[in-house]
Amino acid sequence: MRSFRLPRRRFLTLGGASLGAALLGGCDVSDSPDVVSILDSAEGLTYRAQRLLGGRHSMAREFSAADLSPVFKVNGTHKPEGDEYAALVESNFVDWRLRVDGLVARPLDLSLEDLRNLPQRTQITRHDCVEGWSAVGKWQGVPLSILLQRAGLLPAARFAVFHCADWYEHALDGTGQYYESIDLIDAFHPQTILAHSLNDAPLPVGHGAPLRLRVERQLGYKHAKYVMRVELTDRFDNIGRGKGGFWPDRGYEWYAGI
Ligand SMILES: Nc1nc2c(c(=O)[nH]1)N[C@H]1C(S)=C(S)[C@@H](COP(=O)(O)O)O[C@H]1N2
Ligand SMILES: [Mo]
Repeated sequence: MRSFRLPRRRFLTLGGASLGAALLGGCDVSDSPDVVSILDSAEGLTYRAQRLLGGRHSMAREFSAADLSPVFKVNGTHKPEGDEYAALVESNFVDWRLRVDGLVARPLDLSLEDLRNLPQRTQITRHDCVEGWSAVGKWQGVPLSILLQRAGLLPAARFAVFHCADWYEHALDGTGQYYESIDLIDAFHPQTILAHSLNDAPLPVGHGAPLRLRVERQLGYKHAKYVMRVELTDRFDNIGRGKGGFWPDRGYEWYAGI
């Protein structure tokens, strides 16, 4: 299994932008001047040192075309409600823009074409849903690391939050909007991509058109579909019900490692 693990001691002193730059460059990070601990979080430490230093940096298994599932189940939202999303589908997403903002130096506003013109990654991986089904699909998209590098993380950034176009009506407290969040370790993982294609075709509506997250070391519900905005933050207790994601807000683990 391939790995991009960093030496233990260096890793503990890394954080924020320096972590990203280091992983991207694959370079020696020991002289990084920008030292922000990612371990001194007030937030419970579900990803405490053990996990950080363990398998979080290894690659998820990749498969071959022969392994592709004949049918890839659509789960959760099949199509976001509302006129706004309907209009986007109608115009084939030409007016859709992905916003990357929050704790970044240069907010981005990217069309689907912009995203297709950036460096791409293709991966055949297995999606595992907590409900007990799996499917192998071929995903193509832009590594999240590329977008974060272009936007330039501010040192305070600790999480990437994915805001989605769909919401669940029955959440009467107004927290029904789907969202998810990951830390910067997963954000800069080489297999973390914002995918616009599934099995060599544009992402179908059911699977999250025009753009969905693939975060291959975690369970299905982390893979936000219908991503409209990526917000860099230092906290998520002020979003939704405060647990970092639609399903985490409803009792599932925030860190859903597999
Ligand atoms: N925006 C959004 N993203 C979502 C969901 C959802 O309902 N809305 N469901 C999640 C769950 S539980 C799973 S298993 C996968 C399903 O992805 P698929 O429909 O492409 O199989 O999307 C995840 N991402
Ligand atoms: Mo799921």
